Amino acid sequence: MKILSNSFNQVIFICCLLFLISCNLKKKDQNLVLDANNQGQIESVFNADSAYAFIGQQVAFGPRVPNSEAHKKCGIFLIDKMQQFCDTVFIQNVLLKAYNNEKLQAKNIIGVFNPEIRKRILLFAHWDSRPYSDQDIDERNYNKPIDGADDGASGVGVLLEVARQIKLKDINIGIDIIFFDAEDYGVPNFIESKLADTYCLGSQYWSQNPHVANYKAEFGILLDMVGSENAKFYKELYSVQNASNIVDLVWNTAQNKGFDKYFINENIGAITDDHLYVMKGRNIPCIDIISCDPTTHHGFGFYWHTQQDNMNNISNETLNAVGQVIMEIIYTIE
Ligand code: AHN
Ligand code: ZN
Repeated sequence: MKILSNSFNQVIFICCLLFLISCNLKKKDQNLVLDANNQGQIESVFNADSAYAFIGQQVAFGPRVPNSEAHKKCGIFLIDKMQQFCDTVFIQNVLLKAYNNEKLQAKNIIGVFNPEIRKRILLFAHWDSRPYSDQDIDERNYNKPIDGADDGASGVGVLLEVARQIKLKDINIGIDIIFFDAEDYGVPNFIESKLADTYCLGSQYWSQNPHVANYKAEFGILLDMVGSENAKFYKELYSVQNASNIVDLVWNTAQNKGFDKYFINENIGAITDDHLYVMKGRNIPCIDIISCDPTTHHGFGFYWHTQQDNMNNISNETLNAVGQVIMEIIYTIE
């Protein structure tokens, strides 16, 4: 009798254990949660692990320098992902002339949600990586391309995850996500040059040749270097001058969500970046969320344009902060 009740207990125990394991597996598998206030409605959330994985996948191709094999392969990967998530995808294939007259086979990749809606928000990042490590402490590295885990892949990783989430939960405004190419092919630091506008070639092209005629959005948000550990986002001058309401919206949203350790309520100087060309060319107010470090001589992170801009420097917590802020804004904007 004792033996029987013992083994009966064991069976019950094992059943409970299996049940608990299956519950846990389910939970892990799901990045959807039910919204208690909105019974039955599925609330999408930002999954930083997913964004992290998207960054890792880009970096694994090798440096995405225009005209390289890694660039070609990563382009195919990004187009495939965007086609999975977005309603429509546009590809701009274009030869762009670099500062050294090299012809770059560039691709701007544009994913569209709700193309019929007039009220639109533009989200963008660059997907190429810099052919030079011209800020490296070791000058033998100057001509080596960077991984660009933060400088390039991080913004794209966050926006791929945003796209994946929009696919899971309908949004009631238009969203356009652009991955610009050839942002980081600008004149290297070790070359004397008076040339201007050598960076941001993909966004310069798109701003003059948008994927739809007379393209317009309410505002734009650029994500540039949004994944590093201990990232600090300051209010960049062009953004403050041209889109102060969007700067306030983003920094206030971050503060309300407890991310004020990342979104610092202080101004910094102007940064020439893709948002500037989108503003100039299309007259769309834009902001740049870009991590800066006032303690370095160039003002960006210690790893900027060096061999150290790699996956070791990417933080889930930073990605989570940026992703949550973007999701909150695009789902609540009136
Ligand atoms: C310049 O270096 C001129 N502007 C910063 C834009 C940039 C480069 N963002 C990432 N890499
Ligand atoms: Zn760069």
